Amino acid sequence: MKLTSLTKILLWLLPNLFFFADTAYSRQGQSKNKPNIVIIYTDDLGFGDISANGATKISTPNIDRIAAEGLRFTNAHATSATCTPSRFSLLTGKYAWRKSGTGIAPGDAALIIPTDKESMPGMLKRAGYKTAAIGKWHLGLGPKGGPDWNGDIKPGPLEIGFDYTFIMPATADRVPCVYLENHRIVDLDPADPILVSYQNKVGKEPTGKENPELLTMNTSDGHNGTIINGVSRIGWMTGGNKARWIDQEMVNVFTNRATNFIEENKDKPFFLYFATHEIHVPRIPNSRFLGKSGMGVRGDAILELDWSVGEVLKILDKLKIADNTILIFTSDNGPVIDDGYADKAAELLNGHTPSSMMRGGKYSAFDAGTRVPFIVKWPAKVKGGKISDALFSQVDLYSSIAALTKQKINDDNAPDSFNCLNTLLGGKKNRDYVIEQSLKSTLGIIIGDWKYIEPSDGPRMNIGTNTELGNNPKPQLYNLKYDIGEKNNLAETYPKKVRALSQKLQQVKEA
Ligand code: NG6
Ligand code: CA
Repeated sequence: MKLTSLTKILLWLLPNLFFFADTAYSRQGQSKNKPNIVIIYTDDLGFGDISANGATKISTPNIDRIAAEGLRFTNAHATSATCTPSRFSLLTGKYAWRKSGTGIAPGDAALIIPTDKESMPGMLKRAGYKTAAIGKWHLGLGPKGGPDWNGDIKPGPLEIGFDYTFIMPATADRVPCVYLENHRIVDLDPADPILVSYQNKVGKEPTGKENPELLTMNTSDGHNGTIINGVSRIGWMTGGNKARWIDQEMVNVFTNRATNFIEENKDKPFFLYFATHEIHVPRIPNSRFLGKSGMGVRGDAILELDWSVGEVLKILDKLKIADNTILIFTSDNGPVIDDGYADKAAELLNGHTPSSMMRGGKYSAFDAGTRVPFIVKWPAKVKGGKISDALFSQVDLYSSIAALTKQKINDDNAPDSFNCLNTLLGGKKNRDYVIEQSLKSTLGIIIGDWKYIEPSDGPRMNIGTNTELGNNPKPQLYNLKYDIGEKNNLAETYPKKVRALSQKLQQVKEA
């Protein structure tokens, strides 16, 4: 059959039209398979801490805007009820409980993420992304034995695939209280070197233990090492005076770095891992937010976080790249009210419920430990204003993002991460179970409506934080559909269910 000239022209035009469309996209640093990726990873923010999830005593308009323009999950989980293991799992696609030494890291821990495997930033770098980690790190730095704080601090985030980093090494309640830009402490005067110890006091500076009268905030539990900026921290440090952060300024410092990174890379596909300090302790908000929530500093820190999120949204809008940027907003673990500083968070709570209807909180095997806020906004692909009750685990972000960017993952990497891109973008459910890890690694599993927590001899309460840990020497089984507060242990009534869930958990453990 002979083709008419018109058909020939049409046949030529069709594929080339797609080509032209794609290059137009790429010129904006974006293509269908390479949207910009921003993960806003908040710290200790509870499911019920944002008005998008039903909070009425606090208003989070910027976070709510992500929900209004995106997809809000009600059953998405961090892998763990504490920070270091959740971050480890998110970036490596591997359950932290498979690897020893992945619990809450001291501030002088060596890098926990292996450099001989490809973690999420490495995979995205391979995909042609410009990658950055800004904010809290808390995954260790340096070789075995810890980092050389006065020299090149490596290996660290740069060695696992981040092109640029501006981080705090661990948490704001742990020394050293300094920022790191790439391999170096920012503004470190070589004439005033830094010394850090988690074993014993170093230097002559006052500590919370010896000089509580110097504190602006008493410690209710622990945190009685070196006093920095009126607040005593975990661990001891001396030196590095010029390099020390000012807590009240931290939100500005990190947010500026994050928005600058976006601006500088607007023409390339970029991946920004923006791990906020908010709302972890010590809660020392900027004066713009101090006293503004009517709920004490914990509420003020939520407002501060919301502002910071708003700045990210604003710059994406201003640069006209919001449409093809996939923005994921979530938290590393559930909420805690008193986490070791007498900051009146409990007294001033004013009826606010950070755990929403869930039981427990940070550290806990109950659901509030890991069921966290999780919202995805990608205007080009994801319908706004929708809610998903699908199970989702942060461990799946690695494989889902690899699928999105069309990257292969070899067998050595991301062993626990499933491609759940469909779920992530509001399509069909990909995952039928989720594993949760509590403070001392009691594991739980959710399959459908059912949740099983393995027996544990661990303490029932975390005394300092007044959190129910969910440990019980007997197996626990809850039906989350009817009992989201995990009040009625049905293990004795449904032994077959217990067997089915515990066997699945065992199978995953042995995989
Ligand atoms: C605990 C700290 C707590 C917090 C937590 C880590 C005490 C008494 N408590 O050991 O304040 O720092 O570790 O939080 O020291 S996380 O979100 O980084 O996991
Ligand atoms: Ca945390």
